[in-house]
Amino acid sequence: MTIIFMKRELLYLFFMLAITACNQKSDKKGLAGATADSVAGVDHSNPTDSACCNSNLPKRYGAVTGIETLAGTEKEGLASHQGMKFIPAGSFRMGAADKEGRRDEYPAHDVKMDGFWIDETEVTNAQFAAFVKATHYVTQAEQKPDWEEIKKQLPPGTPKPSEEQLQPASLTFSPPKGRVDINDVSQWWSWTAGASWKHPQGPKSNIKGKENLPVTQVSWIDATAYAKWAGKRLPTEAEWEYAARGGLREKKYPWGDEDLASGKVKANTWQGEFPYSDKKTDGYSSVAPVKSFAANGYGLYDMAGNVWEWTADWYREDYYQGLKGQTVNPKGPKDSYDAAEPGIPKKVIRGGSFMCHSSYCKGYRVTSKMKSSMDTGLENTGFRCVSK
Ligand SMILES: [Ca+2]
Repeated sequence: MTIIFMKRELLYLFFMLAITACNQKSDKKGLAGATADSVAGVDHSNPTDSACCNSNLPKRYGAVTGIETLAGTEKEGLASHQGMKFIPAGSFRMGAADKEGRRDEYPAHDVKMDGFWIDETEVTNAQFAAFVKATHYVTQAEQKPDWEEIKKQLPPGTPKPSEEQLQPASLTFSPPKGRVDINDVSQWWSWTAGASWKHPQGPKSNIKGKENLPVTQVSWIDATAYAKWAGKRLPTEAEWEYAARGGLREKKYPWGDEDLASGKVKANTWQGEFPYSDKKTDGYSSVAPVKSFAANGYGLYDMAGNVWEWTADWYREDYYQGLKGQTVNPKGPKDSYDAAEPGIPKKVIRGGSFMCHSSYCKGYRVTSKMKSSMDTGLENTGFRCVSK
């Protein structure tokens, strides 16, 4: 891999790493190759579901430093159940019952669950601020990247970037002005110095007056640290899907089978043409306050759209295919494997975000999943917790 340093806003080394896999898929063009000429022939009449939020979200750099501090310290069960709903024990068919899913959603299979409590909303900025105030926790995006860890994932001899380039940063969404190659996520994701949960769109943004919005720009490691502090934990993928279904069986969405665009507005997603024209007919062009849309049958909000939500489970595309008979309280595969980036362990995220569009990705389908490295924070990703 050739490291190319580009100055497109503050698009630095890590973002180049993040988009490598995508570019390998799309004829090995680097960012420099994504010129106007190269995208002029894009056929938008046949978009793929890999285009926006399903298969090629950018990532930080996949290093897992800091995770050791989370081991053996879970204090689950000490949580307040305020703001949570109890999901009764039962069984359900996990995975896609229709033909709209991707390979990792099949086969649908029987799962038996114990009861558990789950946050009725995504964790908000106010809640995360209380955690930071109490613990002085510093999120991944606020930390100076550790070159010693990064270089382990690069070819030997890769030169060290300048100190200027090794600054705290995170991935922000920057809508392009017009149509772009939808297989090139660098067209709308930027590695932005100073972006963090307190500055989700970059250093000039802030969360004042947005206390009731879901926290974003938090990594899996950050989310797990919050959960531990709250006496909770991240949901397993099975818990998340069981809760998201709201008691309905084999339906496409948390509200049933009615198409997203029909009837009442149901979730915060993307209307118009992704990624440059959001008509925001749902009322929001970015993250929406929690409880802006109707709850599902279990009283849970935003189980579709708004922000992707971290789960506890590792990602493997073939996980469901290896299951035999009914599983009980499954905790996902023992390890992670993403064929697009085999060397990067990834966790499952669920629910879709404000960037999901019916023509492209349908991440808000109740069985749809994405994956991301544990150190990645994104402007469209947050989490909620569960407890006993
Ligand atoms: Ca929206």
